[in-house]
Amino acid sequence: MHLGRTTLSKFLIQQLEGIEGSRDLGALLVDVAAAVKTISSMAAKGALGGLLGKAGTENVQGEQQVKLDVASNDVILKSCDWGGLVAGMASEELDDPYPIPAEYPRGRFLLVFDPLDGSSNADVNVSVGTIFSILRHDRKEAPKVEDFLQKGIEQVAAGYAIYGPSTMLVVTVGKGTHGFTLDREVGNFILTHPNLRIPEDTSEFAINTSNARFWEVPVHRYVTECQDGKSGERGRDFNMRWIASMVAEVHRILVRGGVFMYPRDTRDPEKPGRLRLMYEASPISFLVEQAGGAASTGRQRLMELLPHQLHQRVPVILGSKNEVERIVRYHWEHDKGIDRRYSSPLFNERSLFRPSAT
Ligand code: AFP
Repeated sequence: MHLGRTTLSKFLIQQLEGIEGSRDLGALLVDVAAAVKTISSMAAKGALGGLLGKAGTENVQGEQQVKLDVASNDVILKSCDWGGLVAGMASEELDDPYPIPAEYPRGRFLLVFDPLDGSSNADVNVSVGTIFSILRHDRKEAPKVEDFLQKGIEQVAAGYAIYGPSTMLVVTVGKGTHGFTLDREVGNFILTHPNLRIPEDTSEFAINTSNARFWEVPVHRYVTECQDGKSGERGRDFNMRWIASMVAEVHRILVRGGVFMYPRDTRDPEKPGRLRLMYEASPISFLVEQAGGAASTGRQRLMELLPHQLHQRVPVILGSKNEVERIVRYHWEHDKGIDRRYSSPLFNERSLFRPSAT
């Protein structure tokens, strides 16, 4: 691969050789990349583009949509619905799957996406992203919701775009995880980060510590050990990051290692986590595993979870393999009741330490 010269299209032709349906899969990835270029251009306009601020609507998650959420969603639908490559699409911003308009042919893939990840960052000029997952649909009939509910291991491709100082597209078709940088002058995605590999060890963790009172004991145990640094169990200091955009956290982890946690919390049993399985956790897990990392709920490999509904939320712990395995071990020890030191009244489910009696 010639760094700085290989375009996304040329790379896909080489990568997809021998993969069933590769011509259409490659064409679909190029359509997604075209949508990403448009979203990049909209995001880069900032306040000049008239797309900042709230849209005045809510999505199925009951979350306030920002204008860029809605605009990005429309861009992806319109870029991918006409080409006869997809049988249907599903989005964080749509309650139900998007049916392909009758005037267009249906294809053999399902496209599932979060059009704008980290939306709350858009108004404050901090990185946002797009996450997508591609599944197969081998039946002629239009897909039903059930057809989307496939395990992460069924994905044929996945990727994200990060709209940061540069716009990058990071993709996998099951042959490693590769990063492309948008050359705005020419409008090409150029291969700049082939074969991204996540270091197996790290001293950097990402978690929203304002939720600490809702964490389970194993997460408290892990974060406390990181905070104790050199003088504690781990014998070394750790660093913390939190950008409130999963794409930005994951990109940092793919480039220099780290662990990202949005764990199950005890706030709402109906919501075992914040992140959505189909269009956040599954595609990101595919990219992370292809880069030598690990991705777990804390108790199960995320790629093996069978979704039971389109917008299902899951706990997410992913990144440097050895750290994820440590956190999973802490969950196992807790569930077996053998982490006594941490299951004392001091470490209860609601807070790290009981407030003092006085
Ligand atoms: P949105 O895509 O709805 O903005 O949510 C982003 C996100 O799902 C994920 O990208 C971040 O890691 C996480 O939410 C941030 O959540 P907090 O705002 O609770 O920190």
